[in-house]
Amino acid sequence: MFTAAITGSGVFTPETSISNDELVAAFNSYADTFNADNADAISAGTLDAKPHSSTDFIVAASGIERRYVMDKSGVLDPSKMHPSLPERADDAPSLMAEMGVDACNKALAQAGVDAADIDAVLCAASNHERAYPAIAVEIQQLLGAGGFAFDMNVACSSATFGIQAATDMIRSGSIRRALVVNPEICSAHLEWRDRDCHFIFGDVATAVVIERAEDAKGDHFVIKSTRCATQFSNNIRNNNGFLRRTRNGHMEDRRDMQFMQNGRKVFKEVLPMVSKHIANHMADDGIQADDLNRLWLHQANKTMNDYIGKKVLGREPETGEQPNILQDYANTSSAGSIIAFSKYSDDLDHGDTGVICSFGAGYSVGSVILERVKS
Ligand code: CO8
Repeated sequence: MFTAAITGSGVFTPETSISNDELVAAFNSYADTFNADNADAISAGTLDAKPHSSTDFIVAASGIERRYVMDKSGVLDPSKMHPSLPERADDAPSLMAEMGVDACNKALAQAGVDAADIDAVLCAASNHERAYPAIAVEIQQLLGAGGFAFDMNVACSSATFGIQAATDMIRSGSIRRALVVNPEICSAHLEWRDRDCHFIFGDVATAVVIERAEDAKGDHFVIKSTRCATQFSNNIRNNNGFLRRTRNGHMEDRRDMQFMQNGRKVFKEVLPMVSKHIANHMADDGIQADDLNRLWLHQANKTMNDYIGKKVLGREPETGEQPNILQDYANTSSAGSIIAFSKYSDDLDHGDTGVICSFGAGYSVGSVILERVKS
């Protein structure tokens, strides 16, 4: 058995971001037009008027202040309300691959590893832009990586489940080094015309290099253990798939072809599941709350993270102990906890302990216990 370690991480951040005020202005303009266009049906009581969204609600309910997106103009155009991401020719790099390669190159540079020395690329994301060939194989080729590659999807827990898969391969000796990459184009799966969720998601890509600890060239994080759990729920669902058909030739006629959730139920059901999952994982590894120096949580909702942090630590987390990035990135599905890890881990001292934890659709929960090693 070999010991696995995260030796590098990288984040690709899109160039453009949308503030809550910009988003709400676009939504309200769309709602006003909708209500004017349907004034007769609304006054006859056969159609509900669309109420305005509000920045205050968004910040209070979620903690989100802005989000990065791959295309801002389409999302903010009240006559479109979706990103304009033109389809690319088959011989051009796909958008997910392009974003993923940027994050991978940053992670490889931090690890001091050549792409050619990578044995496996796992593209772990909540949506893949095509059925096949796997985005991971395209990323492998664009990077010049060796070995094999495959795609996997466990929604918001894709990254941690991918880390567990790669870690197990490294431990057993079947591979020496892996890249786990998470390109998340959430903006293309979000119904920007739905007031209940139009503020939730953003775009990003993250990557980590995982290799044998003995091969690490600098400071790194030893992976002490990983744990994954799932429990079926329809409370977060997207029905888009190859057996589905558009109605009347218009995809937009089917609300279920985009992200849907019962947010309140998710909130209530996932919180105890996650708190218990982390507590059990730590207890089985002999880690007390006092031993924990950092919690890098899934980035969906600030209140949710505050609650989990308090449950796990048995007290209010101190500033920096449980860093949130959702105020700037919104929910970036599987990438959220990895952004937090990548941006808020350098300051940890030799021997410090941290937990990455993701949770979301499935339901799914994944936790990774790390120990800082400084050379
Ligand atoms: N502006 C103003 N008012 C609003 C708005 C708005 N934008 N939206 C809703 N309201 C109103 C509602 O109509 C409601 O009014 P009333 O009380 O009169 O009915 C009131 O505000 C309260 O609404 P909610 O009950 O919906 O509000 P909550 O306080 O529950 O907050 C949240 C909503 C923020 C969604 C919250 O429930 C939450 O964060 N839940 C957890 C969500 C979560 O963690 N989800 C994980 C999903 S991510 C995942 O698994 C990955 C999936 C793959 C990603 C795909 C990419 C797209």
